[in-house]
Amino acid sequence: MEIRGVIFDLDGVLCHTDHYHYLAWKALADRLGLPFDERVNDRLRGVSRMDSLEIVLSLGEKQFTQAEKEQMAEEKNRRYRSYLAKMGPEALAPGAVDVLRDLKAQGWKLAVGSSSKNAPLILERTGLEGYFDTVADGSQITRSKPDPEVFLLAARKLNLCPSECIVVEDAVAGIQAAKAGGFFAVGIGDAANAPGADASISGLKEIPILCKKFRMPL
Ligand code: B16
Ligand code: MG
Repeated sequence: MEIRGVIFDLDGVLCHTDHYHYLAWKALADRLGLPFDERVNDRLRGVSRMDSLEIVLSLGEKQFTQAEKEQMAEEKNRRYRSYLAKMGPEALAPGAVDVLRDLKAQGWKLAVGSSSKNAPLILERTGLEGYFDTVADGSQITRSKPDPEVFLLAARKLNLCPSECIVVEDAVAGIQAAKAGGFFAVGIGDAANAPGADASISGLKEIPILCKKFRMPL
């Protein structure tokens, strides 16, 4: 295998915004009288906003029109973005900046592959903007993880084949997406023991060690 690039999922891998997603979905669910909790929130990892809304609404019986759903997604996103606006680098995963700096210095091509349409704001708030050769996010794709579209786009933007890239993911849907696209899938956090993952790590600091096992980068 000739690995030259690393594609990072954003939420749950490089930074932690899960609690903000939770608070924003919880406020909507409370208004609708739906029994939303942290366990349901975990099912939303890597899943697009509209698909997440469908999971939240499936907790109740009531049917809604498309226009009502779009308004609810907008309501959730407005609240979520108000939390992101107050967030800073403290939301980064331990070692994130050091690992990105090391990998960049060693010549690895680096990308973000995220389902989030808020990825640019998250990168700006956490100060990660300058570390990546490219960003593929939820606003550039039509099919969310477990479809491989976002990772295939990231690889294309890096000018690499899937077989030349490692994908680092915290979501089972993300590991499925990476495998469906032909990538080497590394699970972390909730996806550390995901079925199908090619490797599992307990922290970002293990990534440079993992990369060294493969052929030297460009
Ligand atoms: P947004 P990732 C995903 O980001 C989150 O894990 C998931 O919980 C969220 O629903 C999705 O982004 C869409 O986010 O509403 O901001 O567009 O893990 O793929 O970086
Ligand atoms: Mg994630």
